[in-house]
Amino acid sequence: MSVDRRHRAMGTGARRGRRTGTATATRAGWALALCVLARACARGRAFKGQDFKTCETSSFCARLRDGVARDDDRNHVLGHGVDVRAVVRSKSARVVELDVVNVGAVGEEGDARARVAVEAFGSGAIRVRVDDVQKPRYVPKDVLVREVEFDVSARALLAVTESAGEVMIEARETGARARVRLQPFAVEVFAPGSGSIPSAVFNKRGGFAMELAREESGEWSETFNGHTDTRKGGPTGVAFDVTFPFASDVYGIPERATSLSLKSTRQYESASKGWFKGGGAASESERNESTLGEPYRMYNLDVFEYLDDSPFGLYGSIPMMTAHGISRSSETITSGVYFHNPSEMYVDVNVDGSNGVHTKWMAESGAIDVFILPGTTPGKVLQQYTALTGTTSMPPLFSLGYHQCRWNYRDENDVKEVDKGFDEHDIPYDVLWLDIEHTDGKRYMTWDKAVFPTPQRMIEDLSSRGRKMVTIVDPHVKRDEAYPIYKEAKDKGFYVKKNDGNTDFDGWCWPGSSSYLDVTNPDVREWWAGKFSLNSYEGSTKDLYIWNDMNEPSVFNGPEITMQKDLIHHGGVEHRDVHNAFGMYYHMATAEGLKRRNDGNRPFVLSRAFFAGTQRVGPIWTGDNAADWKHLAVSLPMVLTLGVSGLTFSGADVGGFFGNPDAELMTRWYQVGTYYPFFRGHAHLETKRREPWLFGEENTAIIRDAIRERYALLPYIYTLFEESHRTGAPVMRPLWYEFPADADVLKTQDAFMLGTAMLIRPVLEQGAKSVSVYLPKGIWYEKRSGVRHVGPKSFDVAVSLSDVPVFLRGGTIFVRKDRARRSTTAMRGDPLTVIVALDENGRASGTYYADDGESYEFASKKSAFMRRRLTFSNNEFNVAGAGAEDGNAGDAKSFIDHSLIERVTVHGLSATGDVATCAATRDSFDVVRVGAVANIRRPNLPISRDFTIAVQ
Ligand code: NBV
Repeated sequence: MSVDRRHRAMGTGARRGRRTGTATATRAGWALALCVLARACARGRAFKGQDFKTCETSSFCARLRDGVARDDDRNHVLGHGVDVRAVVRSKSARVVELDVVNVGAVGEEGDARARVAVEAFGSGAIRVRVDDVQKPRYVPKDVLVREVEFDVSARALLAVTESAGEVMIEARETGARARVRLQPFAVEVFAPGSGSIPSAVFNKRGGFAMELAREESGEWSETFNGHTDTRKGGPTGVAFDVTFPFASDVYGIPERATSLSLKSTRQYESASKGWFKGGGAASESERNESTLGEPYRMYNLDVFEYLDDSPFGLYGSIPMMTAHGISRSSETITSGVYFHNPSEMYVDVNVDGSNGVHTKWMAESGAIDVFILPGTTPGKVLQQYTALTGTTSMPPLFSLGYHQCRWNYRDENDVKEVDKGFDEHDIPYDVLWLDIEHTDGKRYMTWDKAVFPTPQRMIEDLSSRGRKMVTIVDPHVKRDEAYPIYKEAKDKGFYVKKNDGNTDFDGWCWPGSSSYLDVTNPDVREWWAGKFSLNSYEGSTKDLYIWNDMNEPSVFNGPEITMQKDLIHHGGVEHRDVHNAFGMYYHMATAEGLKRRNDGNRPFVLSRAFFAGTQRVGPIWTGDNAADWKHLAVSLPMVLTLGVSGLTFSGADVGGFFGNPDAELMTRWYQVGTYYPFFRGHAHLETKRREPWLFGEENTAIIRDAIRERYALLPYIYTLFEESHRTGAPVMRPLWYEFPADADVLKTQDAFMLGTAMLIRPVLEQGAKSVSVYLPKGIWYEKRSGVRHVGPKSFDVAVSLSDVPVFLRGGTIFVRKDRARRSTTAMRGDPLTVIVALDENGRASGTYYADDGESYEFASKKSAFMRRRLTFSNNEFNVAGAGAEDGNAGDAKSFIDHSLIERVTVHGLSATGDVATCAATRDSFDVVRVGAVANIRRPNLPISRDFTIAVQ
């Protein structure tokens, strides 16, 4: 890992520290910095694979991936090359329990065994839990939603029938079924109403393995790059396989910079190798020959200068995968799996032709706690997954605007100038961000008073123009007795401990020697949340929001730039057991702090690390990308993958973090950023300034248009976020999500859908004069010209620098706000434009959702939000809704959006008249045609009102 840039930046901070007299590096600290710097300089700048483990150098992965357990391990290892059989222990209306033992073991006490529990959930998910009987494994808390974690009634009632060799379980509410085969042990999961082929099979290929607790002590330590992990508990690896018999493609398991449809990591292996033992009749030619070799890794790491196409795991992990296929009879089947375990893990993928897709999951520790999501549509899989881990929380409306960030805006004057620059160039934005240099020697929640002497005034100044500020707060706490946060947490014993369980862990990060809050402890999270109160965080206001960086956690002098796995957390839990959830706990505590500070209103906290469930907490971004075209292109599969993994609120640094984008790349990146759910420009400390107006007049105008387009789309984007909050559906969607039956889109990653209504095919190549577009079945309209297309269809579209090919999908309606304003606040109450794209029958429908954009009232009061149904048929446009389920109901209406509809733009209208009338008001309006597009001008009726407008 090259840390040269980091340490140069550290130098900057320390220099400033000396100037202000606040930062004093310890001698040991400087020695370490110099030695890391020397290492880095010797190796140059780039991704440094040798700093990170591979499956081969992670002993658990090397053992579990291929190996067959040694004979003398048989008393401690279940499966792992040997078939396991299950024995039913008990059956109840909520759970079926079984024991698993190795085939050949007599099944007596003393034989290696594990306990299995099979349960079903109201959403349709089937859970298979396998735990060590002698020493129950760590299962993370607060990751699953509370009902799933604690409430027995969240489990579906089961009908259980046992016959020779199997137990059939049916969830009464959902009809989802699981067949537990006893020998060899396997679980087949069937979607409700599906036939005899399961959606997914657990342990079809005999990949099951569980390394059980040992009584005798042993020498288990393992060393990597000079770091020794004591591994006192001995090997505790777990593995299993899941086959998706129908699937041709699998998606998910972020985060990595790679293709949307995951490539095979391995070829089919023979039984002798032990992987996916037995089974599989595909001919050689059906097998996917191109494999990556290395399994996909999930281990949250700070990966410096990550590559643009690599299976290597980055800052966050979501062990959730979706499988999709189209059967011979053109039926589509989507199913999924979520492995509820935050320890380091690897996943092998084998795309095996007509046998479906086989996957093998290998984790270093924890239980096998697997939720199989039988689907059968992409939307249902996400519904089932988010019923377990939560849906996207409603973001504050301002956070969907444009964010301007840089490492670093230097001082208060710089902030003022940048803010002014947006107004001078008529570019809207909502939030200005400050990176680590704004602090007093990287003591978070303090200010470098030499450059930010009046932070409160500075934030209030932004607020006066409806804008907000974000400051960075990282999880490393400077070990400085004079820093109250450090001292207080130390006195309370709130830090992560060394492997002796007593001494505070001391790791190296931006401030030098640092301690790390043990955020796995709810008391620590509670205390940390309190630190965001206005009294505590000096210079803050209610318009100051937070950015959590480095929360993988990043530890410069740790193994793989993170914490030692044998450090000790709350309850004596080893870091290895919780690693991938650590960042989320920190994010949670911060978000809770902001929510409290703002009287229960919606928080906004950006995080770099994430885990399953982060969608409930706040957005993430894809970390330190680079200013090159490949990073622009890979940002699409990255963000799309996050979306189908339940975490839709994400985006990549616009412009690329490292390096200097030229004007063309910068412009193209803004055109893509328009559609990222989270839209922020950001840049490394050593890059040239790149505020949107610094790329020449022509490019400034195009960038302005791209950002304005984002603001115009906000009513639609907000409506999509609310849908995501209710159902789990992503805002930005892969084409296969919307067109699951179209075999031609299963791997598409250069085009995507915004909701159901818009297909965007951005320009991702330097100097492009045209792009190739594929439109799935249906009617489409080119946004730019209104030209109608009938899909399926492939063609080239000519593009100039100002063009982004966007197509409106026939059959859909959405709402825009087309007045150019300076921020989201300034758009409140602005008139609306309704965009109607008619299908082949002249019909279309859509939704408009609005609420106050900041509180949670919508969740408890039907009068606090408004959902309107917009339809078009028989040349009539209708606005309705307002039933109880559509909000805006009840006597005391706490929220009504009276915005006027100032235009209805209709694509594909068959009526030819130039007048439209509203029977209710007896008004008539001009219908003006621009080419093929008809505009009903100035109906000026409020969207809150039910009405119909007929075109003559
Ligand atoms: O805080 C400095 C940067 C930040 O700008 C970036 O966005 C983060 O991903 N941070 C990483 C630390 C150092 C990066 C080399």
